[in-house]
Amino acid sequence: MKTFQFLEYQTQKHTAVLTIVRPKQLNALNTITLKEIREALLQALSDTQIRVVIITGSGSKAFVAGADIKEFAHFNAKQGKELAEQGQTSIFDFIENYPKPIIAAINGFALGGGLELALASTVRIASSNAKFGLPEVGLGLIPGYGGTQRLPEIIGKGRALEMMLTADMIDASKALDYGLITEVTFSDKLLESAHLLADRMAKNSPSALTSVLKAVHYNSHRKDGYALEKDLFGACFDTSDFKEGVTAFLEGRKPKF
Ligand code: DAK
Repeated sequence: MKTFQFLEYQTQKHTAVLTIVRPKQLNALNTITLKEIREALLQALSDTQIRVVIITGSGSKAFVAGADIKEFAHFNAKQGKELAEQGQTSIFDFIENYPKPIIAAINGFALGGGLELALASTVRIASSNAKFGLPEVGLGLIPGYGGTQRLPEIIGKGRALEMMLTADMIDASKALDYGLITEVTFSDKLLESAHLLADRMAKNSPSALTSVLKAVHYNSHRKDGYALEKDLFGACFDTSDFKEGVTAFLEGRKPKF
């Protein structure tokens, strides 16, 4: 079994658990972690014992606090678009179209690319201390990993637009009310709940599960929307707002737009 730098891969009966382990950065997604998520999912795909995958973050403070801001701080428009393209296709679309169900077990902050990771997953459950948001516009960016498309699909346009345009976070009870998550549990019971949900899926026919996923996702691909998101996302990197937003974060102050 392969070992990873920023990921733990464990199996229990029919379930593989992928834990993102960058606690000092609140499990922020850097390029290596994204690559490792894909590799771990390929490993779970080739293992015929595995019927369901759980993705979670290490510790109780964060699922994933977004893409790693320090890593993309110096990107230009071309790099931004290229990376959005690669990331959307090889990670986020791959997760959405994965032939086995993926449960995002959200412990703490699920922000930006972290929320987008959860949105691409099949279902989402969360601990009562979880917080959800797409803070990109506060950095002079827009969601670049499918968030502009998947969030409205899951919670409706009005609520999604409010979240994206204010960059405000919502808590677990509001997320449950919005249908963004399907269950809220105590923090120390989250993984147990995720396993119970996984077992309820895993007892069924694996090939039928794959067919349900295929049928449900067949019509949910508005490719033009995703392509436009990539273009607009890339263009953000050449703006002075992006430089101000990211510099302000790195200097620990509020941005002035
Ligand atoms: N990236 C890197 N480091 C992060 C981080 C992030 N997203 N979030 C937190 N950290 C780091 C902090 O810098 C801090 O590090 P040290 O200063 O200790 O070295 C450590 O984690 C603990 O964070 P805080 O001290 O800030 O903890 P607090 O409890 O005070 O606040 C917080 C927690 C989650 C509210 C806060 O950390 C926060 O606002 N974090 C940033 C949230 C955010 O804006 N996330 C990014 C959203 S934008 C791309 C595609 C998509 C994207 C990017 C590129 N390409 C295709 C190129 C997506 C972008 C996003 O996700």
